[in-house]
Amino acid sequence: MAWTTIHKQPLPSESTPNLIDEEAMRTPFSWETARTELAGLPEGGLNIAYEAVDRQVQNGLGETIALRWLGKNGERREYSYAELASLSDRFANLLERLGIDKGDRICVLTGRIPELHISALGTLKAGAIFCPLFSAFGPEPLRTRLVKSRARLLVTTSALYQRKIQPQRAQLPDLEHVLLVDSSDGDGTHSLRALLEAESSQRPPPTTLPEDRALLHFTSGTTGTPKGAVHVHDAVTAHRLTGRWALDLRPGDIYWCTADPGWVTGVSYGIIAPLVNGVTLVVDEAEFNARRWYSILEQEKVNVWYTAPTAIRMLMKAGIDTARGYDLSALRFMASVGEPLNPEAVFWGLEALGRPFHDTWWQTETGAIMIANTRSQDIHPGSMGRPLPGIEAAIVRRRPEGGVDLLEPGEEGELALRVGWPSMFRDYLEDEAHYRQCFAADWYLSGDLATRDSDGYFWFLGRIDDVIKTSGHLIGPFEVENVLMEHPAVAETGMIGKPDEFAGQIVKVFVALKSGYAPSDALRRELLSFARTRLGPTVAPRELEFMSDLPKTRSGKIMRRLLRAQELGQSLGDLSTLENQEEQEP
Ligand code: 6R9
Repeated sequence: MAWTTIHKQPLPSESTPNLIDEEAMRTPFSWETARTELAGLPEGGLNIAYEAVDRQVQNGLGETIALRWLGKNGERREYSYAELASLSDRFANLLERLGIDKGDRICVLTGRIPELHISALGTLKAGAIFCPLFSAFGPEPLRTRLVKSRARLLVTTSALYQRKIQPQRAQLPDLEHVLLVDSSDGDGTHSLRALLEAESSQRPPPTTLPEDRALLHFTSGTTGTPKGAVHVHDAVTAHRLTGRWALDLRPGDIYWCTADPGWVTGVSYGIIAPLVNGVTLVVDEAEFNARRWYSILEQEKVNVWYTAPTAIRMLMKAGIDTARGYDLSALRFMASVGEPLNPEAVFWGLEALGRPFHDTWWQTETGAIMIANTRSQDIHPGSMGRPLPGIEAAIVRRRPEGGVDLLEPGEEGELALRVGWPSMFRDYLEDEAHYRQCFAADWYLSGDLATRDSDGYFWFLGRIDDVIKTSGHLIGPFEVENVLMEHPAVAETGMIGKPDEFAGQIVKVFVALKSGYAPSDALRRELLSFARTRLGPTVAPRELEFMSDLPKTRSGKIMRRLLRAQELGQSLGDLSTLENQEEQEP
């Protein structure tokens, strides 16, 4: 099939898109005006959670279902906007009672359960910083993040606590309080439910300002431990508008974001943007299953669905006939994020589900969707779309002496965004140097390689650094390699992303052994299981290959790009050039 443009085709039953004419919106648009559309707080205050729930109650949505939770064992719970408002008030009161101050970090390590949403909203109301931790992380990534965030309080479940936190609690001196969602008071832990019941559900409005810190999301780079990207309350200005424009959300919609709130998409578009837009959020606790997912779309009458290429590829694998067995007529809009969305997937959506998937591009650092195929524009399958109003994107080349050159349509370069949108990260926690490296003049440099065509559509080409995406999760080589280096047999190791039909990429490591150790299947299995126990299934390598020596630069850095080239059977090119390039990387 030739990949052609999919022209915008309004379905008969649907109303006009929220964003009708993007081009016309660009010139009159200003973020200052967008901010005035929020309720705000006295004396110029702003608070994400207040906008997400309390404001909706004031607007008459108090009895509307804000969150519909589908438990993995068939349980169902619903929370109205009024209930979420009062439960999050209780949580904020609890934080204050426990002596949590504004700006303190609160980590949440749970599966997809309503207590996560309540803790997030309550943390934001109290003016503390919400930091989600992915429940499939192993002890090692969790410890790194808890230490780096200096979290004073953790909300988790008893199983996760026992397996992953309790054994290393002595190494977490800042962690004063551990609240368990499913257990009574225990050794060094407290029952969240009991504590919440003792709190008042009344509370004065929050006292945060737009530039107060609100969210902390860890993200990986090539070097060093994960970086903590910090966002402020003003990010809600972007969450609200991008939810309206890129996801076409409107009050009364049933909306399902399949991303886990352990990652940025699950917070920006799994909690904040939908609630601020007054929709009913569907939260599914269970893991992916094609029939379960179609049943949810059908039975919950989902109108807007935000998912990821890996999941779409799994649905494609389950076959078009599986899809056709369900009534998906409520579905108005489908979007995707996190990895390249191949044209096949866009067309498959059209064929199997009756609508195309709309690709969107953004990052932990951008906090909200920047580039999208919106409902009001033609889709160019394979392209990430065009910048939303208020966003200026360009393809640039960094000048060695500082600043950037703007490149022409068709040229390949780094995707950059002109600074100034409200959900832009304000900081990498205690890592000013890495933060500064992300900017040149007034451009934020994304680390993604892309091109723009003459119609203004952006096309993803790859990452500039060695970070990879597996099933939509960003993994940095440092964390993986560091853990393997702790094994007594390992002399050196390098991680790459190996292309995979479903996950996009899988984590593969190359290992050179210390003298006295010989490659064997038993040792390979031992190393893989060693890494898996420490890193957890998402981050751990799926493949391991022994090598006698790993290619290195003159200064001794592993050249992952050569490992990648070898894996893909590509020519190794001019080694001296590669070495030089590697030496220049920040
Ligand atoms: C939201 C999120 C960001 C990186 C980004 C890029 C990749 C995201 C994409 C995409 C191709 C898309 N990425 N969207 N690549 N097409 N539509 O995923 O944040 O986890 O920080 O990852 O993901 O490489 O730089 P994060």
